[in-house]
Amino acid sequence: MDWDTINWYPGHMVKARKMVQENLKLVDLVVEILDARIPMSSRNPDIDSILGDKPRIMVLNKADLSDREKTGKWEEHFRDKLGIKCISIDSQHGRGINDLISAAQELADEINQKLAKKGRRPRPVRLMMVGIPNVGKSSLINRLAGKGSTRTGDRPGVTRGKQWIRVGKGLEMLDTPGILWPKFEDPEVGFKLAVTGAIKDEIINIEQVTIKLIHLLADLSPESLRARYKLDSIDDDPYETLKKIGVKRGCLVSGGNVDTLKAAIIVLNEFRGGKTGLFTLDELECSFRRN
Ligand SMILES: Nc1nc2c(ncn2[C@@H]2O[C@H](COP(=O)(O)OP(=O)(O)OP(=O)(O)O)[C@@H](O)[C@H]2O)c(=O)[nH]1
Ligand SMILES: [Mg+2]
Repeated sequence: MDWDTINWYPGHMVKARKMVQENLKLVDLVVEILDARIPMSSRNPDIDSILGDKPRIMVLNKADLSDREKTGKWEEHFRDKLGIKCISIDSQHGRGINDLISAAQELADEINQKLAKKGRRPRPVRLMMVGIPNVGKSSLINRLAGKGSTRTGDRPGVTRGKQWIRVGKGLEMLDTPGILWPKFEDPEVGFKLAVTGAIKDEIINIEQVTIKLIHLLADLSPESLRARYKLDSIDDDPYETLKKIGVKRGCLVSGGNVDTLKAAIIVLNEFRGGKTGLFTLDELECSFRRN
């Protein structure tokens, strides 16, 4: 797939990035939300310069879908390399949420103790959520503030404008639209963002992306692929595997040919839902290129 010819960085993302920059001075803490399945590829390469020295917590969200052991290692990596607190969270079921609340609470107490020393009254602490599209920024806010506080959806680009949400008396959170960056220096990053659902399906070649995914899974865990689709063996050619999956799932068109697009949509959605297994697609050893 030619990542140079698709437009995943539309005008509204330029606006969203500006919004994050403009609101930075209004918040006490930024929560940088990453996708636990791709902790490196879901990191905006400009984020450190955008956020400057603003206090920050990193969240590896969708940890229910990633390889638990690798997620633990990524957590350690960010904590040790960047010196930033990193918490893995499953916003769908609430795992890890209390750790985030405690961390935010700690900061709130610090800020209010300083205010009290100056004889000023306590004030709510403001958090801003930032991250790529569809990573779960709004879901995380809903977990903290109560369901329905902000709109969520299983596609990128759900949150558009900015929205403040209050959690009790002590906390205010700013939901922001997802942001990608103008250029992927590595096409693998584009692929991983597409596979995990950060780039709109309408602008990617689903079949090509899925063939690459099958290739990757055949390498990472052929047994998971074999078991999920009840295949006798895994072909060297991922396209052949896709066709076999299509047959197994009844994706046929007249003449007995396989509807490979239909089969690809099934494989991609099942991967995204964690049905094929729990995978972390970024390897820690590759992280020397960034961070
Ligand atoms: N399995 C799983 N799904 C999650 C988790 N967090 C969010 N989701 C799902 O991911 C999808 C996107 O969630 P949102 O909260 O809308 O994501 P967002 O980052 O606000 O997305 P935009 O506003 O489009 O940038 C939804 O279908 C959520 O249910 C998680 O921790 N685990
Ligand atoms: Mg949102």
